[in-house]
Amino acid sequence: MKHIFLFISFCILFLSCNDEKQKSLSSAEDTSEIQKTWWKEAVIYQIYPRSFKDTDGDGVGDLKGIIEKLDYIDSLGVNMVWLNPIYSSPNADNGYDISNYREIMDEFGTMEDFDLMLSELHKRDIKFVMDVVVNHSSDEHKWFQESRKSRDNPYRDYYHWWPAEKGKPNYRYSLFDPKGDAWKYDSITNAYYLHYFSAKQPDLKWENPKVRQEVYDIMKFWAEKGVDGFRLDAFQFVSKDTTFPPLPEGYEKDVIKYYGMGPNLHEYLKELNKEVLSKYDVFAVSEGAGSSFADAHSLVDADRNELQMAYHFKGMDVGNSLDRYELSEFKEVYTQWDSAFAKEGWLSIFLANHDVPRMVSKFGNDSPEFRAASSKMLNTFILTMRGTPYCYYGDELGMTNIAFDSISQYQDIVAKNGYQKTLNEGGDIEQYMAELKFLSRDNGRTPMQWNATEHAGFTDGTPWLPVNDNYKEVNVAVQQNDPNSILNYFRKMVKFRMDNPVLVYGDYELILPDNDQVYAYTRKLEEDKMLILLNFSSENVQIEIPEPIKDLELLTNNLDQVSAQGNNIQLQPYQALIYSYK
Ligand code: TEU
Repeated sequence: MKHIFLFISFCILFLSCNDEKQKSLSSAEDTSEIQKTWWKEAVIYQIYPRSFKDTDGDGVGDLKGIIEKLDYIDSLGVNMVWLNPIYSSPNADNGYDISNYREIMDEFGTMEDFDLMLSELHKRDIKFVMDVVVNHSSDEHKWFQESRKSRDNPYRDYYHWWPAEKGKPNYRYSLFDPKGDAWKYDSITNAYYLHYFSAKQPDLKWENPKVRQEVYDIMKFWAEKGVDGFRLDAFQFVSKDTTFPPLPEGYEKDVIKYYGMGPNLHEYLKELNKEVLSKYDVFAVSEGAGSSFADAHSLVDADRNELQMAYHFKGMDVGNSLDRYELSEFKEVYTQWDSAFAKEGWLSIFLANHDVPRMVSKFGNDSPEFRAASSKMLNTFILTMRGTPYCYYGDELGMTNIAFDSISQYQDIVAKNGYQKTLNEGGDIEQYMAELKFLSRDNGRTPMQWNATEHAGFTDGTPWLPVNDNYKEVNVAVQQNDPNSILNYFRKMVKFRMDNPVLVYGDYELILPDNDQVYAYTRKLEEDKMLILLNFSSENVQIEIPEPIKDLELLTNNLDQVSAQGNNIQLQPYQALIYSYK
């Protein structure tokens, strides 16, 4: 509801539009209390390559498309790019099923395209993160093709096989299987193989040192080409108890507890660090961080010599249901994780990726009235928290969920197999469809909206996944020239973060903890102090900033006006303000 209120002061703030991007606040590590490094200071832009820009009319994005858009990416001010997998793949899971780790997927282009893309990124001082998917390969990878041929094949031990004469192995839940069964019987050798994800994604046997050596060689191959970072897919799952003991009934409700952080994980990570990471100026980020702060610390603390960064799923889990979320829960998760990593370790900050709904549909308000304000507000959050921000393509425009109605519209293996599983189990299919409509991974994978021409300028052909109907209003071309657009706000905020080390390294403190509409926090680095106020609601909210915070000076505003008197501030719906203070 809108209230009438008095504007006590008006302030329109335009941040400096200085084009010169500050790429890095520090070039080398120093040994002061907080260890400063380039990957902590980065702002990462995640691109789902299938959906970014198609140049050959096959309806699928490609590397030439990314090359064509490099100046756009550069104009965002980001200094690192992460691409979802671009290796050869039969695409059962859109590239997360790799059939050759040293080749580029045909649909995406060639190795020459890759080399050009990488050198053009580097020319622009933008670093590059490679997705590494080695918990599993594709069943079409040569290793698996060999492995399944005979029990004495040299590649047999690259995967987890269970001879059928021993009986059916103990139940293992598969996240993607239509029957939920992670063991697939293979008649060629009368044995079952393990697949935590789909049957087309057999799990690699990390317990075999040859497998690990293969992985290190692959990572070195890409490091030699000059990639700057690795995102380790589903990595917490790689180590397994290969006796496959029975697990408690219903364990699949907490799969990370039972599959994550297996017995030899740290040994493998130390080896990977020694063999690969320590030899190059690269960082590695783990997808997933176990179930506790201790697990996450054990992966990323500097003295562990394992990984540099992790992203935990707790933030992603907030709001992952039709019941949506309470701001109190959101604040609690981010505050607890921040405080647990205040002194040691480093995390990522993100509100969306290719596995979850669009940020503004999930955490903001995607109605035409509030889409812009709430997108800007959420981008402010990502860019003012401690941790390395990961910004998902299209969120700089406020792209929204596509919200399909019919199962035939979905492309994602998780949606299709989940539908089949619900039918198989006689589950509530209406409920399942309602959940998909909001939560499906396809929501976050629709083509990038470049302009108002057909298919939003993404392709001349038929896009592999339809473009969102709102592309005529939500696209780069319309936002490019509008100084108040989400896009231009995003650019200003990226620059603002890069210009202000307090937002990278400063201490975080939650204030107004009980306010259920406003998320307010401070960041402090010596004399540098900032107050961030984010109204997560569609209402005007009056707040009073507690002492000793005083002498507020407005630095940024996602709307045109501010109503404030001293420490009393009235926030408009989805308003995001940053102040300096004494
Ligand atoms: O995701 C791992 C992960 O745990 C996901 O299964 C997540 O729970 C799921 O997407 C929710 O629907 C990684 C990738 O991010 C994902 O895209 C891949 O499908 C998956 O690994 C398999 O490689």
